[in-house]
Amino acid sequence: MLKQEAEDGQASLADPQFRSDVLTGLALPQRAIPARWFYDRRGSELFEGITALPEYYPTRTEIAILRDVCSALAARVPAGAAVVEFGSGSSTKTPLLLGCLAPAAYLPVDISGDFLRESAGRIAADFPGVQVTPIEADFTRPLKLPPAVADLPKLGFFPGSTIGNMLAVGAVDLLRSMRASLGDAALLLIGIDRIKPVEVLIPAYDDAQGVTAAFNLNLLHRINRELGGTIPVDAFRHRALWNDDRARIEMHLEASRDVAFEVDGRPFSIGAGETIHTENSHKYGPRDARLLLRGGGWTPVAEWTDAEDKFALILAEA
Ligand code: AVI
Repeated sequence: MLKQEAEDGQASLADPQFRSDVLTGLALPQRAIPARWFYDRRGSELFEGITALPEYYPTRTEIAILRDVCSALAARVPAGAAVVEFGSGSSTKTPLLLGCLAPAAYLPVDISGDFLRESAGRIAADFPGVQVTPIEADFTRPLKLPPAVADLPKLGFFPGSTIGNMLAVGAVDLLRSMRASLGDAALLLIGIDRIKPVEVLIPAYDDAQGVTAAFNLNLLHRINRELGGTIPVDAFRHRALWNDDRARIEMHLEASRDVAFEVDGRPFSIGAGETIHTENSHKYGPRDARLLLRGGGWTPVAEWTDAEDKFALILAEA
């Protein structure tokens, strides 16, 4: 794995894809940097902080749904399955799912090797009857599952509405790639956030304690640290807005004054009021979500939500 955080502040060890995404994105008319670059160690810690915020309803709502539907889910998933979790991160929802299903195998897939090994080790210790095989990989690409699980029924697990961070075209490609990785008889359990009033959505992405703001601004610190950037971070403000036409929350970093800086030796200038678009979080109505799954080659077979219909867990078959 590439070492992504240069301790001496030099840009030499940066991920080339990060460099190219940032240099390209800062030159666009609407500046934009892909949200995947939020997640260095600090960004991952800040995201964990977000999931515990009173305003950020998705994580606790999804956990509550999972707890409620445990036996209904177990009735639909074949015994002795292999659970493949895409983008497992710190695997916080996994113990709940494994406790429900008692699968034969658990395969967490994540690009961040350290995080992956730590959480896989914890799961293996807590579930001695489950064969745990971490896979260090980009879950957006097709995977080759180990031969040991070839004959087991497969359940893909993609919680957290991470699918919402992709444009529809990317989401459909990802669902197709998951289907190809898991095989023809597989099931997929996916968490998808619902469209809801702006009064609920905006605070979820612009919380009172400023944790989401710190998460967004951390991207600029990361650019300065890893790509030799000179961005004056204090000149940028976190902005979260609802784009109704596209049914998504957008996060931006807005310049509060004219700024000029360098990244990797290249000059950039941003005028007061201009923004860098850093994240989309698409929300889906019930029919939209089912259509998305069908577009990705999956047939929804069961759907569970909370009492206020804030969030949905959908089980689909290949
Ligand atoms: C990871 N993802 C599903 C989160 C979301 O809600 O879109 C990322 C996030 N961004 C700001 N808050 C949370």
